[in-house]
Amino acid sequence: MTAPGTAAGPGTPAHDGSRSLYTYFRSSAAYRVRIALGLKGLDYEAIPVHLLKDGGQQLSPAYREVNPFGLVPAYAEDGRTLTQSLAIIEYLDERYPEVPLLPGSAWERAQVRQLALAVACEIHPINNLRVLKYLSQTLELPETAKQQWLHHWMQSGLESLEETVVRMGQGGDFCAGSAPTLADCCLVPQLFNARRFGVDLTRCPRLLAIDQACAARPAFQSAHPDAQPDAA
Ligand SMILES: N[C@@H](CCC(=O)N[C@@H](CS)C(=O)NCC(=O)O)C(=O)O
Repeated sequence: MTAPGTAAGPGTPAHDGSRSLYTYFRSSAAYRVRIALGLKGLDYEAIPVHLLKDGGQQLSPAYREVNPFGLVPAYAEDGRTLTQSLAIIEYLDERYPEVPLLPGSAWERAQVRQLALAVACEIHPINNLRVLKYLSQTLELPETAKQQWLHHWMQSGLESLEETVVRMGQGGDFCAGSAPTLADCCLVPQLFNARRFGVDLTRCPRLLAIDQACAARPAFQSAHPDAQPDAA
């Protein structure tokens, strides 16, 4: 299966069959990598891993051979495998530097990484599927308590992120200026998640404006969960 909307364009390396992404349409971590691949015009084979079917295909012994953590995404290239979306995106940025996802100066790169890490380390992990499953199945928290947990951590995290972006004070349509970066690759999937769970985003106007600017770009459109071949 070849991912939609990532056909090679002018100046783009042709798909040589060597890039594969283990992905699930609604995985926000896989969504980050799909955006990065799209921004760089890199075609890839999408290998679907259904997080709910068969008790979670990510937990199967076969998939744990790919990623011992039992999480998507995993990225394979030339017979080697990488996990962790941010490590994958930074690898892609170094290996295929034509459309940079990190800015020029050390300070600016650190600013972009602080936003990406805020999503990947502070907001996303505590609301991940396995955490929510543990709350409901092991701790037997009622659905309302689970929802309260999710809304609390996602909303407070996104509001702090909004404040961080505003304080950075950079103009342009995106998190850090006039071109999408690693930070936008992380923000957009997290906002998709927040909307999916009905989180109140009214105190995040700057993030919502950035999301709108991203939505106009083909790379973000083709990476969207609804555009994935494995979308239910
Ligand atoms: N820090 C990891 C997070 C990966 C992750 O949590 N993936 C989720 C989907 S967004 C997953 O596979 N969840 C399966 C589960 O919780 O069982 C990354 O950035 O790649």
